[in-house]
Amino acid sequence: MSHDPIQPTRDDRFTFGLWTVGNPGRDPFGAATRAVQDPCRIVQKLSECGAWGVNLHDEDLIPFGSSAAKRDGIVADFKKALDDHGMVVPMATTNLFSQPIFKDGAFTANDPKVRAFALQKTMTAIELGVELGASTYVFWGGREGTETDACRDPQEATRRFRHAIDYLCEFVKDRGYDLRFALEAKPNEPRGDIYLATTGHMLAFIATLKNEEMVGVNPEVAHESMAGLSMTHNVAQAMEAGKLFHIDLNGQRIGRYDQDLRFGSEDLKQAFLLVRLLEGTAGTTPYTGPLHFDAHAYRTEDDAGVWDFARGCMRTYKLLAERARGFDADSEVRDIIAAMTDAAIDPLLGAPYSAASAEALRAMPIDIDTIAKRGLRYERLDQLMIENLMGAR
Ligand code: GCO
Ligand code: MN
Ligand code: MN
Repeated sequence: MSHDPIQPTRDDRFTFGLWTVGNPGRDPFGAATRAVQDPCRIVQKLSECGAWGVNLHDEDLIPFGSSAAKRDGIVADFKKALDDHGMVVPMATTNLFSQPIFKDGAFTANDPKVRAFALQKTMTAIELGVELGASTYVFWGGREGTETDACRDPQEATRRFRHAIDYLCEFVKDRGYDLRFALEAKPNEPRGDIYLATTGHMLAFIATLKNEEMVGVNPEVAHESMAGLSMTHNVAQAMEAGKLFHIDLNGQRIGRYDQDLRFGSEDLKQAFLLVRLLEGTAGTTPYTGPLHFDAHAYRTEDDAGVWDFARGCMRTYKLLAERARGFDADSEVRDIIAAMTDAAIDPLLGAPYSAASAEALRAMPIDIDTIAKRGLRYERLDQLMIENLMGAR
């Protein structure tokens, strides 16, 4: 068999959620179009496709309300499937949205009994995640929001959410678990408005936590796009802050409901720029955590289509990484970017403030008319990117 350079391997660190490839195609307007799959089969199929790991909500594996004995049996079978197929569980999370009790939110709900139940459920789910080997725990506050803001002071919602995350950080420390939290923002859906709507909001919130160093972000392409924002900019800010603990990759068109499409199937240029950033092909520090696809196959697909979808996410990522390496090695691209450096001024700007350096900076002659007239060649740069993407270079 000939070598396929974009065949995914374990080294690529690709992961899928049980809920992603396991999505049976149910939507608000129609019933499932595919059978619900057994989690152990998902592990086997993902392994065959070349994925490295599988992530889960508590309820993706253990049906809500299961007895302790049933739970232990399911976990034992699942661990065996992971071993048999060489798969890991890098991330786990809590389903705080499906059960009707969470209709007014979980950690931010007005009823203290709901908030207490959300903490109980999360502590139990953290134990499950740790037992399966997870080192990242995601918090997606899908129901932490409102339709009518008359129901609570939004400032109080922030305080309640902070209390929950502070509390759970202490729980993890108390147990001595090696676990970090990653907060996932979404602007709306299923609630009319969700608190802490974007990755930027999450970063600001994290700075107010007691155990700030334990908590980072899990940005999602679809969610930042729904807010009309640049995923690449938001991921870059998280990376620069040392806070990109996890990432949800998928495809989305701006202005739509949360589509969770195959990675790279929409806005290929943005997907390319995101992969370029994550891989650090422009010379920046790469992201080395799990590459998680939080997406699902079109509702039109049968079982075979689900695995076409999974392979597609990974193949597109690898193709884009290859394209990004080519782009950043292209001498014309490098020349356009390098034209912006200035051997005399760069050291001055790189130095911290001092009275002497400020004096030198202020004395620097800067020919503003010439600079303002100079074309920056970004049209050419962008076209080079497009031609690279289309395989013309
Ligand atoms: C969504 C979210 C979820 C979360 C998942 C893990 O819009 O439904 O993206 O898929 O990522 O619940 O926390
Ligand atoms: Mn989503
Ligand atoms: Mn997600």
